[in-house]
Amino acid sequence: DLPSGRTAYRRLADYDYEMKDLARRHPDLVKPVTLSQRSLEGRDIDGIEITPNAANTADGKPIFLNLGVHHAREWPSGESAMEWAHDLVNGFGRDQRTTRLVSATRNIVVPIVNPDGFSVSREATERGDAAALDYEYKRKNCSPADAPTPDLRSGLCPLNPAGAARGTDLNRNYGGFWGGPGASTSWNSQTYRGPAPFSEPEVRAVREFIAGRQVTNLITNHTYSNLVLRPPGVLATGDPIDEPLMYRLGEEMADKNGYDNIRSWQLYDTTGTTEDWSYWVTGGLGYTFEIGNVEFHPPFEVGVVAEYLGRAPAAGAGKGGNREAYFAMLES
Ligand code: 0X9
Ligand code: ZN
Repeated sequence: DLPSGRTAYRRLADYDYEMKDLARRHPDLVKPVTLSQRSLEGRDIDGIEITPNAANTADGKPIFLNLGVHHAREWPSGESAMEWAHDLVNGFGRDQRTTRLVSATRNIVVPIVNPDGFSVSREATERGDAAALDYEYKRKNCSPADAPTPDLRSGLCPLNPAGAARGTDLNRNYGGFWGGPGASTSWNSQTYRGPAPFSEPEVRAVREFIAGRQVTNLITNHTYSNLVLRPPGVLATGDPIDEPLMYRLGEEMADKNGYDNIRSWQLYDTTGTTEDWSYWVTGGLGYTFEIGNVEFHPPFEVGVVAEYLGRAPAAGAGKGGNREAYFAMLES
């Protein structure tokens, strides 16, 4: 079973409650953190930090930052990050490997980078009206930027007629190679890059957090395609100096989750993505996991349980799944 014991997809309130509850039950080991910027609609972007004496953020330990749900409909990406947090908390003081790794590093989990989009997508399934399917598969945030008419700029995302079309793709809005290929300039494109790099508060929140901390390792979770992706996002960039290292670590992780370990551009060109900013600016190792191979949020057992624990053949059956892939990152 999953470390949390959950059997169904969380709603935004479930994430909020669980993170608070973990911190309350383990006050020394788990520290809540709220990023510096709220989402466009004013929601907090929350996470937890896990290490003994977690409140001492100046302890100098290397940080593994585990991110989920840049893209609203990619629900397993938040589940996977949240299960990782439970895994570490459950194993600390019980399992030798977990205790050692949790003590030597600082694990930070921010399961929902895009709370506005996620709430539109996840809540659509609870409503079930005519527009529900459109909203359920929303990808972007709720930014009104560049929407052509006042009508499309006003109102909350769920109530807006262009609810699914509007927004900026948060995984095209980072400063890394922004303005290059693999991102759109059209406000209603699913890969709209936004009017300027870091125009979106959710992306600024991640930037400011990483800029202020020692993030040596980062995984940004997405769905789907069974991939472990590493920079660069465009061929023309050429291989970075750390390519041999990033390849090897990618192989170690892919050995656990059974995914394909490739450079991002080998999937398709992208610019303005999370780790194509963070790696080139900070030098911290960054990867995208594309979890699963069915759809953006398949049934929970398929999209979360099997992928996290490695029960599907392609998801590293017998090798441990994404749980063990994260451990491989932590052991690097
Ligand atoms: O297009 C994306 O943002 C990612 N795929 S998804 O289906 N989750 O939308 C892939 C991004 C790959 N590129 C980099 N990570 N650089
Ligand atoms: Zn995605």
